Amino acid sequence: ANGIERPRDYVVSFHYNAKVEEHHFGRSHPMKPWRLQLTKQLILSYGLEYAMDMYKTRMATSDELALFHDREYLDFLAEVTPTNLLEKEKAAGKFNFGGESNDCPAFDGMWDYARLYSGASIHAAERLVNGQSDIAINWSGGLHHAGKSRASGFCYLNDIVLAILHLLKVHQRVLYIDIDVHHGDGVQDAFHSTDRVLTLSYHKYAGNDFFPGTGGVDENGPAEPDNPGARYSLNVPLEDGIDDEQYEWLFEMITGPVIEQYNPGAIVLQCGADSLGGDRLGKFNLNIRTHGFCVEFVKKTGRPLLLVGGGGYTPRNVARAWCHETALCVGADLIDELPMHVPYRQAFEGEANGDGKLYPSLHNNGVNRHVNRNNNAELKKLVAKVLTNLRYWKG
Ligand code: ZL4
Ligand code: CA
Ligand code: ZN
Repeated sequence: ANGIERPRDYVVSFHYNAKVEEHHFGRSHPMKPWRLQLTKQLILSYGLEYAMDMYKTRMATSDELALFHDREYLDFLAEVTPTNLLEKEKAAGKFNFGGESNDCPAFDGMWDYARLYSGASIHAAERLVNGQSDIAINWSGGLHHAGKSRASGFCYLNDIVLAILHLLKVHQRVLYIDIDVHHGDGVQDAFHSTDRVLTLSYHKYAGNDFFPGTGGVDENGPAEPDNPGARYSLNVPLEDGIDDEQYEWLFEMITGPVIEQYNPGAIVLQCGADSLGGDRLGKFNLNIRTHGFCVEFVKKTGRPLLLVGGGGYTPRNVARAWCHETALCVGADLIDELPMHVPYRQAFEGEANGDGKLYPSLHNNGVNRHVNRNNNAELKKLVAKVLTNLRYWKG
């Protein structure tokens, strides 16, 4: 050692293919893959690539995808285009495509886009399985709503389920944690009948008034007597406007005992950045350091960790959060003033955009702030209710 380099406490790998950035869901669609370009540029501007193993990932193959998805659905994804969608009306309906909502449009390059983000999560999981990485990161993944034969909520392929299937080859138990503002329904459904995957989602819940409408506190896996997966789905439904202090308290109070008692061999953390204050679709008031608190908390348990992205609809803040969380993984402290040479630095400048800082207050001086409808007494009861499930776990 020359005194400059120091041994890394964790081997961190970054899995990415920049082609994913070039895709467009269509005019004014909230999901903007170019937020990943902004994220990557912040990460490079702080020099974090020197503290990680950087991998350029390939597209997932159909055989890899068929480990979870239906062949018929995959064939449809491969064939559908904006022009032939109408001819495929029947299949489109069956696979929850296009339609009124336009949540999951058949855009040009969609099949490549979905295979790219899935390939990155699969590759990241393989690195963890082989013991080559302690923490593997794929910010282009985290598309938690996709089903076996169903697109949903901007998600076409479920890269998280595919990654967990790889982790299950060597780990008896995998814990999935989801801090996206939406419920992680696709991952929960995929593993509802096994106790080898525990799913834990924190989200806004308002029944049919907030997508996807599932994730009530009593939704803990089908309660059939012979279902080993019963009690292995945990949900933390929240009201609008939750603040930093409440969220950190809640996350620690629930995730702590869950990790201790479930004792997973590996953890997957979906870091959807739409739980931040000022998000275009989200309803919470979290700041970047609180979002990162969840990453740090899980990292400290020392288990193999897969970090994936997810939602996040105010691109400059998505980039800030995921850059900060990349730094937490490698153990770097970043200065608050963004480097002068960040490309598109204007996107981060000005009072409304965070004043050229990495950690601006996302409360926006009260302007875009959601009224906090969570009270501490209710949150206490919620914690008790969620933790009741742990008493039914065997072993
Ligand atoms: C849009 O402006 O709540 C899609 C979606 C497209 C472009 C123009 C089309 C106009 C907001 C959302 C039609 C818009 C109709 N365009 C939107 C019940 C809904 C039906 C669709 O973060 N309308 C459906 C999905 C959610 C619904 C959230 C979160 C993903 C994740 C992981 C998925 N769907 C009501 C909304 C627009 C659009 C503007 C939109 N869709 C906002 N919320 C939804 O968890 C990545
Ligand atoms: Ca969630
Ligand atoms: Zn979301």
